[in-house]
Amino acid sequence: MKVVLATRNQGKVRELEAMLAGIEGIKVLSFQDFPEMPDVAENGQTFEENAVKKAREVAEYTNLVAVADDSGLEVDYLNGAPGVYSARFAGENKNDTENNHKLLRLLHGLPMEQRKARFRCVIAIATPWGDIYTTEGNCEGFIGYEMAGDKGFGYDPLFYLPEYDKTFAQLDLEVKNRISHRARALEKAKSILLDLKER
Ligand code: ITT
Repeated sequence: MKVVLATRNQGKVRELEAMLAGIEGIKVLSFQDFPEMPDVAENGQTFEENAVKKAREVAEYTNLVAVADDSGLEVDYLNGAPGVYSARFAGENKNDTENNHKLLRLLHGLPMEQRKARFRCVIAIATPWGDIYTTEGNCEGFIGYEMAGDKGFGYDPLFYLPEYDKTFAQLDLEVKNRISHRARALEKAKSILLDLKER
């Protein structure tokens, strides 16, 4: 069964491909295999709404099972922001570094106990015949005082895990892919894909 990843974020593609590698009978394709694919407008109020929209539109366009990931960072002190706006926190066309700097500015001077945050990920699987499934995964941590590490993407240099004394950007991808919000959501999504493969 061919499965297409409905994301333009290369960081997500790298992680999802690594986590789906080696599943017998599942071949993973990405947007690179469909250069003409139109962009999906993300205007939902929740991760779930956005993930479902991306998966649906890509399944319709490709006529394949599509796997979409909508994810983001929720910071308690900011009442859950940036949330669904994580990718464009510092504004449209701003990059990951600018998003991280904005977050550091907003939390400036706060002690660690007020820097609690979590990554959330909703995976949506859409079939060309119109079925839709969603799974969810979270990962709890803290926003560090400065950026550290050069692995990963997005807010990884600021996402600090006390149990490792490292940020996500300092952990090997193999470790992040065992414990992350995305890993947890995808673990549940895998069994749905295995079921679909048998149909
Ligand atoms: P697609 O919609 O094409 O998948 P996107 O980057 O726009 O790409 P989202 O709307 O889901 O995707 O935004 C997710 C943002 O949340 C992402 O750009 C990062 O800034 C952040 N994010 C999500 N997962 C992350 C992770 O594992 N590590 C670091 N940052 C992450």
